[in-house]
Amino acid sequence: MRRFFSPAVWLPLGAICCLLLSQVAPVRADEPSKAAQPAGGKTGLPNIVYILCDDLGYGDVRCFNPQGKIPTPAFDRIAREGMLFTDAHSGSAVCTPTRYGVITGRYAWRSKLQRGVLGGLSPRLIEPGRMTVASLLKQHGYHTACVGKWHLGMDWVRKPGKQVTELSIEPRDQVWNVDFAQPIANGPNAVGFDYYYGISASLDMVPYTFIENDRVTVLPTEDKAFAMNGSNARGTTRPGPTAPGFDVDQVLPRLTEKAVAYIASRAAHAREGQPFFLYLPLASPHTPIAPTKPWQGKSGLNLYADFVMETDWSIGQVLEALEQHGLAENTLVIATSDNGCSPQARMEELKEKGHNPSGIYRGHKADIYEGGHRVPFVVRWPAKIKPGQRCDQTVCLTDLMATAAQIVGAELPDNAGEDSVSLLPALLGETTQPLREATVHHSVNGSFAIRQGKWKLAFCPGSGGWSFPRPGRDSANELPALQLFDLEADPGEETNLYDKHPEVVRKLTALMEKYVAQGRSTPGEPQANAVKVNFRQGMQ
Ligand SMILES: [Ca+2]
Repeated sequence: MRRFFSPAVWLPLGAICCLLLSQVAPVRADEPSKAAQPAGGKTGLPNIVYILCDDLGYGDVRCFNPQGKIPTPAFDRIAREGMLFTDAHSGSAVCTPTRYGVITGRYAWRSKLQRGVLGGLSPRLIEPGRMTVASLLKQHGYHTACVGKWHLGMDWVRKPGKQVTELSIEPRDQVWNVDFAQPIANGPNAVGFDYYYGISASLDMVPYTFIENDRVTVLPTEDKAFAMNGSNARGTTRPGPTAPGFDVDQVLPRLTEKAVAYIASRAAHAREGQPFFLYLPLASPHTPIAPTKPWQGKSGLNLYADFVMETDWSIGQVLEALEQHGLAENTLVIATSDNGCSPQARMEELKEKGHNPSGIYRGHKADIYEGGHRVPFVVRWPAKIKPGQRCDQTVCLTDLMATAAQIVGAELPDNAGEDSVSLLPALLGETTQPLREATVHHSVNGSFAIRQGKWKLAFCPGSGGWSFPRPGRDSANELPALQLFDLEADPGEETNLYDKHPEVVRKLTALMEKYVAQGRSTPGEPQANAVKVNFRQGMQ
């Protein structure tokens, strides 16, 4: 099997250095590739643009919810010109763990993070030496960039004797514990990205400043907070370090501008044969819900819906830039969301106006129910994917790693992409067989579910998140500790069948046990999880 090593491992091994260097050399123009025939640049390898919206619901996107009331022309265009996946899932129902899975191809519950999310000052979560989609593509000659919300931790220099919490959002008394003038170590540049521009974490977390590579662009010297949803009366973001002049409604336009500029700067190289990978995790329509002036009121629904429209506009700008530079044909574009819609969108208000951000699904962001993690997912690659297709396969956002590996013709080593399955056969219309054996879901409080075919078994009595019945509240502990749903007959997850199909419960529980014990859910050598994983913890 073809293997890759981090520099930390192979540098001391001088004797086999030459062999290994041959593994990390860029793909040559004449090197055959498993999947991609020349269609654009000299290598034939496609550019890859991965757009990850933040808290955008399945039902917020018109091509996924024809009853939806928010126009999303860019999403709809990608679906029309490519493929729409009806059954795609984020690896988690919240931000950080989903991002970990996108970048590493491994479920985040195998990492140290067992529940919740990181803060803006948290240290790096991705383990040193672990292969990422960016480092893999870089090894195959790609130029790589991350523009947007990182939220996977980076190592800020702490002031002497000061601490920041590692695996949760920093409390108010820690927000000035960092020396913002010092370079940041182990951010996106340390895990394979040649270029990074963006914000550290969610836009309602400190620090409120842009970061370029390993430095803040403007020192956050002020102490501020921003309105969460149009006015301070509806709450504010976490107060803390803010760059003079920074405002939250600038972030989406700025990220859009940087993404478009990056595409422009790489266009000639891409046409000459060096493809690029642009990972574009937008910070919207997550709180603070802050559309710019021209977008306010556009939807006729509420401010969140306006923000969804502006987010979709941003995607449209990226599509336009690809077209303008003659790159659209051989660029694989994926647009999706990191979890379901948040109640911060004022979902009841939207429902009264006929718009359900979760579509027909139960719950929302943070939940083990479908509303937590079933996400819009559209893919366009004109050189390879026929237009106007729909795929009903269950897929996961962890699948980018194996998909990218197959595109460049690489075989993943055993210690990478442990939960990643290539979507390429489905994209190319070469299979209708299930790609994934099963898919694991994870909620904000660390509850698990496993999905295979029409069956979904949740190892918790309630939502595992923020909708009814909430863990430890709403009499959830009086409910059965397991929930089994038949998503074909009951997509709204209304009828718990756990006592009607004990054989299904047994089979899915055994599969879950195997996935935990083996440290992977794909074929390969067993791997270790970072900590002991208890998939039944939500049942207690
Ligand atoms: Ca999110």
